[in-house]
Amino acid sequence: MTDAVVTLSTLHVGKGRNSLATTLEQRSGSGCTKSSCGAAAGPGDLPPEVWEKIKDHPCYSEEAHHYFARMHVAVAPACNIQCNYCNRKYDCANESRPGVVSERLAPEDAVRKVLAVAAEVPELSVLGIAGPGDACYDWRRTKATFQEVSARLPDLKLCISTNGLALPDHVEELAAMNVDHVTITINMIDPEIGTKIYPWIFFQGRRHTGIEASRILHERQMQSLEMLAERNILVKVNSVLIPGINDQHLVEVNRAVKARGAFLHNIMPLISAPEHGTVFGLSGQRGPTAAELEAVQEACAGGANLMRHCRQCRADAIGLLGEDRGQEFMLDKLPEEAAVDDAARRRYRAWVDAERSDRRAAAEAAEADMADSVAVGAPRLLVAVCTKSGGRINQHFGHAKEFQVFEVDAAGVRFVGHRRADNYCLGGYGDEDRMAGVLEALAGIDTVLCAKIGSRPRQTLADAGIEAIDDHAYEYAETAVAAVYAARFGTVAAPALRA
Ligand code: CLF
Ligand code: SF4
Repeated sequence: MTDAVVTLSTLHVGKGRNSLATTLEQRSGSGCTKSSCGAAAGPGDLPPEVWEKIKDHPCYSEEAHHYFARMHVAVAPACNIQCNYCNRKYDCANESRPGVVSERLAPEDAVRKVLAVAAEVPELSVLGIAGPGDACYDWRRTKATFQEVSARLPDLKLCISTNGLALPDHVEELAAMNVDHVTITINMIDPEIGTKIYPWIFFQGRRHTGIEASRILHERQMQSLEMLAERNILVKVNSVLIPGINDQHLVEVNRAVKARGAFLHNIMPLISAPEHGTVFGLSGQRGPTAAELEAVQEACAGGANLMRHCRQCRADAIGLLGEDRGQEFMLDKLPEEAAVDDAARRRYRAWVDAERSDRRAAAEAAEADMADSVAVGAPRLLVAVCTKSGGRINQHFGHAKEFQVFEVDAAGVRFVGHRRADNYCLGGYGDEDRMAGVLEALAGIDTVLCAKIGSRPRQTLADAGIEAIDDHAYEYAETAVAAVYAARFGTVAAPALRA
């Protein structure tokens, strides 16, 4: 189940190797970590120049998402294609949650908003443009926003998400603006399959339909990937998993994008409902179940590295992944000119550096102890963790709106994803209807780790075969998972785990 982190061929460009691939080849002895998500657990897993690009990016590094925030500004509403899962009244469903309308901004308002957020949120490390519309088609507005923001806040990383059709025309400018992270949504490499997803595209001054539209889109997406990889710009590929249309096919997509240098592949479930007013929503096309999504991810093992911590954000989302502080920063609440405290931003990053080292050391020690005490062949456990931030067990069970899920066996601890549910506790009392939803979300989970849990929900979980443990409150998640596993399956006492 563990994905390789970045393998040599991950960055092997179709028509030859770029310098990054060469660097990786020279480091062929570099080991992969057990992290299965977001590429690389630490600086030892990647060339330093790649680690430098991803270490503060919450989407490209699973570890970074515990510490760093992103914000999106919806500045580019025009789009040059039609996806059957999209309704233009809402955000771009290629990256964002469908059925949601974001605050659309002029570039100058977007800059004002970014400064206001940076003044209040020291965790902010990335500015993304992710619809509604296409960031490369509505290029003038995207470029104006990025140029002004990078002049005012040079420590902020710039990130875009695009369908890729207009992308080859802007790769040079993206490189010149130091945009290191580009997401392309690629749902197919077979234009026949594309005809079921894209009714039309607008390209070189006219509308194209049918297989011709999908063929052009496919060729432009592959060209984009190769151009970006040649310039060492990290590419994440998003694919929307549409059961019955591209579910089996996404394994081929995974292999094809890996061969062209994609850094990460994010397979997202189609979210489809009649009220969204999309072609798929109205025709009854369903999204995948959690098990179907996991099965496709499993089938992609050994290919491009998978992202598993995506939260399908709003196109105006602000905050850590999984939280959205957008309402605090609506345009009408913002000052004309916010003063950003650069020293506070630097202090926060220094704290994160120290915290990360501490966390890694604790996880390594716990795993070493586990390896000493647990027999090979001990069964696999799935453990759900309640965490607010920092990768620590620091949330009460009743407050959890999502659970981070870890898989653990004798080979180690691996993050495998998250599961959402409505929080059980509503201001002092538990809601049994919500508990039913929580149990559904926890299907297949053996153990829940939380900062605190009441006797009643603990018993309900026990009745469902799930053990709730609050003895590891405020510990790092991986450390606690390893300790729980060793306590259950260890044959030899492990001193550090007992301490
Ligand atoms: Fe935004 Fe996307 Fe950049 Fe991240 S989101 S433009 S890469 S900064 Fe991240 Fe949100 Fe998933 Fe996107 S969790 S929807 S992958
Ligand atoms: Fe909608 Fe985005 Fe597709 Fe354009 S690229 S049609 S905005 S989902």
